Amino acid sequence: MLSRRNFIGTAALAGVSAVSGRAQAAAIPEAAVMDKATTQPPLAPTSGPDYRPVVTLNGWTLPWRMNGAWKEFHLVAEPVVRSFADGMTAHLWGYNGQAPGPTIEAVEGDTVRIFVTNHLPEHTTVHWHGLILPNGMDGVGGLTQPHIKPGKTFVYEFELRHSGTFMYHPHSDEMVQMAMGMMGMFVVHPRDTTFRPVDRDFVFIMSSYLIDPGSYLPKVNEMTDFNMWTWNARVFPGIDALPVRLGDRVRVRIGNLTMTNHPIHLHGHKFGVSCTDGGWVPESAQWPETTTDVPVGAVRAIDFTADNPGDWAFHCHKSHHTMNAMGHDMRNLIGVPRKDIARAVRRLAPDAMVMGSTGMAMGEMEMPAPDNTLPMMTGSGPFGPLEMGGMFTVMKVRADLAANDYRDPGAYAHPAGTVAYEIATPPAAAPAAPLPDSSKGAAKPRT
Ligand SMILES: [Cu+2]
Repeated sequence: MLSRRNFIGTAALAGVSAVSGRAQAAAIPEAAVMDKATTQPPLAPTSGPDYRPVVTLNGWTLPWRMNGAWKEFHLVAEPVVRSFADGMTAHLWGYNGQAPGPTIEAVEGDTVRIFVTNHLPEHTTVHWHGLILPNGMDGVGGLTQPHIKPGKTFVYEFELRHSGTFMYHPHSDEMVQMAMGMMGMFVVHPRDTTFRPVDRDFVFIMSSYLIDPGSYLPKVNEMTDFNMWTWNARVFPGIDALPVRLGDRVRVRIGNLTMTNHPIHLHGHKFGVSCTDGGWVPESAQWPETTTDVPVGAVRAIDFTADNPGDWAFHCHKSHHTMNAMGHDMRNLIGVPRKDIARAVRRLAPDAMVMGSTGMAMGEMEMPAPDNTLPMMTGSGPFGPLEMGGMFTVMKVRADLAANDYRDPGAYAHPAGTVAYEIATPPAAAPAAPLPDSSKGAAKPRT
């Protein structure tokens, strides 16, 4: 049995060790591979201390094996094909068959040994974001270890000193490798199972891509103007719902490795931020919120009681982040007489369709698009089109869900008399917008 003192001593001396291809290589655990982009069932602990496993939204947890006192994992960095939603796949780099990589899950006090095999065409490393570990295990290529060359396997060994929610990603050609999708979440459960237990514990990581319609590869040097804002490399309507039982204590852990902040908003409930990548937030320091901003390179976990049944929108509050592939160079044509502009456009492009003079809602109609992209505004619900995309899904709070049942319960059946309704009014003409360049264009009183 390895004592903590011995462990830290060995780790400090050895740093990161390359597998030599002889005795050690034979001991590398099999690398599990995932071929689906749907939410996989939680992976319950089979040994060691008990905990409630997390559910990775449109993802999975990496299986491990015990080897003496070590919990052993095997990550394989490799090119992958990831489905963003039906109708669009992206050629990314990730781990074990998917991007993002699988969630790594363990318990405070565990000693973990993580094998990292590089099947990319260039070198890589893995940095364990937020974990407090010996410097030589921190995964910063060139600074704390040599880069892992293509075809090589490195081993990271450290003790999980603190529970919480962390991330992993390369610290090696970082701009390219993160823009290609290389990242994952690392959840460390408290050893004390009475510490802030929850009934449902979800986790996902946010990433963004610029993939031109009809193409498959992200433009890795883009800094601001992304067109795919994803949760676990999925966009609405490809993001699974979060089914929750009425009365459950719920936690959602959210990591952000995009290039901007995301104000994440939950309808119908209030929550507190219980955890960041720096650890647990004391209850005395939490305040009620319905939106929490998740900064770049950070984690926020929200805890709340699901006490309000229904289908509750759960989304980033930047409205451009709940859109799919959109052009940003469109003019605002609201109020411009449609006939005039249609005539002008038709002279230049006979097949073009003029849109936007009354807003951009298109109802059931969607624009034809090239192969391998997704409509800007899409999805439908029981009352019609949702006109959403990107970082949007639904938290489904139901009284009749069983514990540990994560199947989508379908649309909410609203009790009679609880849905907003139309009343009969005298017909009114559509409002005419003033034309800024017309002397007689001042708004007239409505008749
Ligand atoms: Cu956002």
